[in-house]
This record gives sequence, C-alpha cells and structure tokens, in this order.
Amino acid sequence: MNYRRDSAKKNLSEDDIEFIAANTDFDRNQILEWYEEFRQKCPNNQLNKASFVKFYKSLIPGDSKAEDSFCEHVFSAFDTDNNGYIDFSEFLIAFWIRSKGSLKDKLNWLFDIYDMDKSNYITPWELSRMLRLVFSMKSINDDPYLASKQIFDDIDRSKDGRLTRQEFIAGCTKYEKYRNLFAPF
Ligand SMILES: [Ca+2]
Ligand SMILES: [Ca+2]
Repeated sequence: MNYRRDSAKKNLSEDDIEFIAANTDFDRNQILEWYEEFRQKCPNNQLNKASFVKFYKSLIPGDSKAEDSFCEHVFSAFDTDNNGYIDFSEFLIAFWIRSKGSLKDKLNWLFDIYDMDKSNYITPWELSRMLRLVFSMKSINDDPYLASKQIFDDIDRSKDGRLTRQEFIAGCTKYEKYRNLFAPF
C-alpha cells in the first residue's frame, strides 16, 4: 500500500466515505482516489472560490472555455452549505451530479447556479445576468434581456415574474433548447 493512500485514509472519515457513496455511484476506492487528487489541489481540504475555478476548469476539458465569471456561479452550486468553501464531500457529490446525475438532479444543480442570491427563485434580472455570460461564452449575438423575457413567457407557469425551482425544472425538462443553453459546456 502506498504512503499517500494511507494518509488519505487518516483524514477522510468513514462517515464521509459512506455519505459520498450513498449519494453517488462511486465506490470506496474511487472516492479515495478522488480524495488524493482533491488534497493535492487544496492541502487544507477546502476550496475557496478562486481555487475552485482553477480546479474545476482543469477537471473538465470541455469547460476550459468556460469563463471564470461563469465558474464563480458554478461555485455556489457546489457549496451546498453556503459557507464560502467547498469541502471534499460537497465537491465530489456535486461533481458526480453534474456528470452522471439524473436529468432532474442536474436541473436542480443548474437552478442553484442561476439562483444567484439563493432566494429559491430565479428572477428575470438573474436570468439575464447569467445569459449575458452564456452568450459571451458561446459567441451568441442575442440580447440577454429579450431572451430572458422569452424564456419567462415559456416557463414561468404562474406568471408571477419569477421562476421557482419546480417551474425551472419543468421548463427545462420540456424545452431541450433551454437546458442546453443554460448548461453551456
Ligand atoms: Ca461548503
Ligand atoms: Ca434568486
């Protein structure tokens, strides 16, 4: 057994491993391997926003085009307890959802990116702010404000000018073009 695997075991509790295994399909060995990689990137076992953006972009080749400003919003979807840092469990579970979760889990995750102030609603302002970034990343020449208005017309079922998590998930399930637009990588 090599030294690094051994030291990884010391720092990652059995509870952590069980919790991650219950929420993903990673097995114990995969979790330990990821832990090694995570620790190398952040020796104090937590990622702040800046270190997250770097790490995230290095992990997903397709995301290298993602702009830092967009990844900063992705950060909030990983930081599930909202304490300003991403610990290993938060990281690995969100990463798994992002790549292998069900459509519903992925859309839930996406909602957290777009709900910038964590109010549990997406406002037209939040949507157009995010779309501005998305359009810039995808070199789309549309007006984010008008696009946001169109999207609200289509998926804001209650017509109260804000999207609940449910409306967002239902709308993105129905309209493939929107879910492809919202996840720009
Ligand atoms: Ca956190
Ligand atoms: Ca909000």
